[in-house]
Amino acid sequence: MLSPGTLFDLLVAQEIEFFTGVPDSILKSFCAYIIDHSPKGNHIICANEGAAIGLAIGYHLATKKTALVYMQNSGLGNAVNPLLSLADKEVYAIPVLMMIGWRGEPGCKDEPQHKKQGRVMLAMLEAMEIPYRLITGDITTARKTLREALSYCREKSAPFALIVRAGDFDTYNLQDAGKSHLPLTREDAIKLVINSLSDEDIVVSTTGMSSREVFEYREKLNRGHDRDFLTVGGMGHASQITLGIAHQKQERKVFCLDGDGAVIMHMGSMAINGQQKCANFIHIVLNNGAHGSVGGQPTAGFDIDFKQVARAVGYRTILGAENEGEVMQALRMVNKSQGPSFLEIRVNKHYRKNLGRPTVSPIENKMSFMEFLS
Ligand SMILES: Cc1ncc(C[n+]2csc(CCOP(=O)(O)OP(=O)(O)O)c2C)c(N)n1
Repeated sequence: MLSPGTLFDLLVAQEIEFFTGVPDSILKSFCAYIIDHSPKGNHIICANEGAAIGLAIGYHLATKKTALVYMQNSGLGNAVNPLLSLADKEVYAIPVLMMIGWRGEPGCKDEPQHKKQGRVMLAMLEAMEIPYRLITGDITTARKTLREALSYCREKSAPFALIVRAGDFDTYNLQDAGKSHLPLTREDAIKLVINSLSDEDIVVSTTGMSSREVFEYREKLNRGHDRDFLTVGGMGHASQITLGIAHQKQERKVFCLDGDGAVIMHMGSMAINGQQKCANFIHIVLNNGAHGSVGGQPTAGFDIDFKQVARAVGYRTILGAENEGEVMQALRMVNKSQGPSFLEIRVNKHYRKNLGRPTVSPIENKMSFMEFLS
């Protein structure tokens, strides 16, 4: 196994000093190490993986140096456009060292949303003509791999991908566990929202633990899962799925249970939610200021004012809550008011270690959900 600190030192020794990306569970320890050890300004957690490629391009233009961009392989899709139409040798020829966590590696157990992406990841890189190498094992091999990767990036002035497999890194825990004064956990907030729903209300929940918590709570209530669409992949797109439903089912209330990291990932969608003036559209952001599902790395969630953004883009009802009483009151308001509605619930980062995973397949989820909608 590779120590995150050793890899970080190897990178710095080879003049990789700027880090950006979107966190991933496989890269969790490495991300935590960068957060704790890179000097201020040398590490930016980006909105999405494409944006991270953009930052790496800007960094290179300004310094002539190569940045490291880390991501889960789900994020490769977000990165494809700036990689092919900007960084590519046939366009601006920008060196970028990518580090990609390989979820869904063939032969390894993983969730349904990771299987296809895991199977086609290397073929995607090949199609994009981006060379790659697994970075594993002992420090001597890692040093050699890194040297080869960087000489490719620098000589060809082009992107190169280092692939990290599950379990490749030793554990390193984020120093600032983000203990928060906020009384509610994300799961508490989800329970309060679900308890307030009427039987006809529709839920679309975001990628990561939120959907798992929704699933488990419905299980506990013995209510079935047909009211919920779990956005297990496609991080950042839950609100547009919600809008697509809300437009067609105007007599039903449609709730999006979103995450701060997910909203920020594709924040432009908020503009469309506001513009569309769908009276039955309710956007609830469970803001824990972190990518809670993949290691708790900070987002811009607590540094920005989501409510002001919602106001500026035209949501009609805008509310915030932090404790049970406020959440209950806000939900009563939401039920009485005209949408598009926005409710930010600020929560702490705590989560249950024994949280399960959906036992219903995505196709089963889709079939029962569509039945419920009709
Ligand atoms: C495109 C893409 N990039 C990265 C991931 C990995 N990922 C899964 S959940 C998650 C964190 C989501 O953060 P947030 O929306 O704030 O919700 P929280 O986990 O904090 O509840 C990340 C980064 C992903 N699934 N898809």
